[in-house]
Formats: sequence, structure tokens, C-alpha cells
Amino acid sequence: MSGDLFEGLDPRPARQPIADGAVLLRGFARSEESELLAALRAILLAAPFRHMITPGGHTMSVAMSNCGAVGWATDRKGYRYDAIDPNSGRPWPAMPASFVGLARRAAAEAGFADFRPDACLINRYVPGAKMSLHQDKDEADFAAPIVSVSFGLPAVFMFGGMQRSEKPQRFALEHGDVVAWGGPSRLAYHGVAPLKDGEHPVLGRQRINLTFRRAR
Ligand code: MD3
Ligand code: FE
Repeated sequence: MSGDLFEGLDPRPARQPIADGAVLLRGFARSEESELLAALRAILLAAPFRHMITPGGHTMSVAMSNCGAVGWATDRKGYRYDAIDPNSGRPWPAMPASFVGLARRAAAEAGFADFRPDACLINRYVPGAKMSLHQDKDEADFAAPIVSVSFGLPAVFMFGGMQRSEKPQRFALEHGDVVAWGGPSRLAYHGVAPLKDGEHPVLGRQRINLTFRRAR
């Protein structure tokens, strides 16, 4: 018997438009997760996670690293993209072909042709870590989308409007979920609620998020 009768009732559709220009691709990274996570481990040996300081002097609860031609960093002097990892003084690790391929396929699936990411910010959340509502506006060209890939513990993602005061929609991002954010969603306020404790079968007590960007 075919599953057609029940298809409309699937609580987790594969391709879910969540806002104007934003498409959630549930489980899109699952089939290649072992290759992606192996590449991620190699990146983190060269550029380990670190807690960066905001210009206001606060230590971020999310630990970060990067790969790609440039990486995002913050310190007391401000936010910026730079080719050099400030902790090592060396260039950020190159973006693996497996990362570029996934980001390009996800962007294309969401309607953004020829995405060429030059930066991948890697965020690690442990239980309690969060990211307050913000806009991503340190990139040169807002015509390019941002593609995000989630691994490990599920997070409650908050998606607001063009003003911080707009009440955000909340939804879960789970292991292997990919979202492409472009068009009118590109400059929307967004954040992540404090990570709930748990144990993920692959990643343990953490969530790792990759965001692919065209920074320059
Ligand atoms: C919507 N990261 O690194 S990913 C960030 O889960 C960031 O670590 C979150 O926000 C995380 O800047 C959210 C989803 C995401 C990323 C970028 C966006 C959503 C976005 C840019 C514009 C609109
Ligand atoms: Fe962001």
C-alpha cells in the first residue's frame, strides 16, 4: 500500500517554507553526516572552539570556530571577518569540499542558485548556552543566503521580524536539519533559546551548528 493517504499528515515534511525566503530542509544532512563530522573534527584540531568576547565585554556562552577563506570573530574591538584565526595567527582551516557541496545543494533546493560560501562559522552549544536575538549583517552582500546545518541536541530556534520588538516564532532544529535563509529573511532577527540538557546518540551533550556565508 502506498503512503499517499497519510502524506499530508507527516509531522516532519522534508521541505518546509518557514518564512518569506526561508526554507527548512528536515534531515537534509543526515545521509552524509559521518563524512561531515569527520571533516569537522579535523578542522577543530587546527582551530579549536573558543569563547569569544563581545564588544560590550561579555563572554559568549556559545563556543566558536570557523573554516573557509575568512572567519567571523568578535573581541573588544568589534565584529569582523578575517582570514587569520586570532588565536593561532594562522589562516582558518580551508572549507572542505563536502561542506561546500552540502551548502550549495541546500541553497539550490531553497531557490538560491550558485551559492558560493567563503566562510563557515561553527557554533557549539552546551546545555544552557544560548544566542540572543540578533541580525547577521557583517557580510558584504545580502543577496547571498545563509545556510545553517544543525547537529546534536535539538534547539529551539527563534525567528523574529525586521524589528527586534517583533515577537519571534519558535521552532525546533534537530540533528541533520538544514535551513536556507535568503531574500526577505536574510536580515530578520533570530536567536537560539538556552539549550536544554540531554544526551545525543552521536554528539553527546552538545549541539553544533554550521552557518555558511558569503562574507566578501
Ligand atoms: C536567519 N546561529 O551564527 S542558525 C549565527 O543555531 C546564528 O547557531 C544560530 O544565528 C545557531 O549567526 C542560528 C540559523 C540562522 C543563521 C543565520 C541567519 C538563521 C538566520 C541569518 C538570517 C536569518
Ligand atoms: Fe545569526
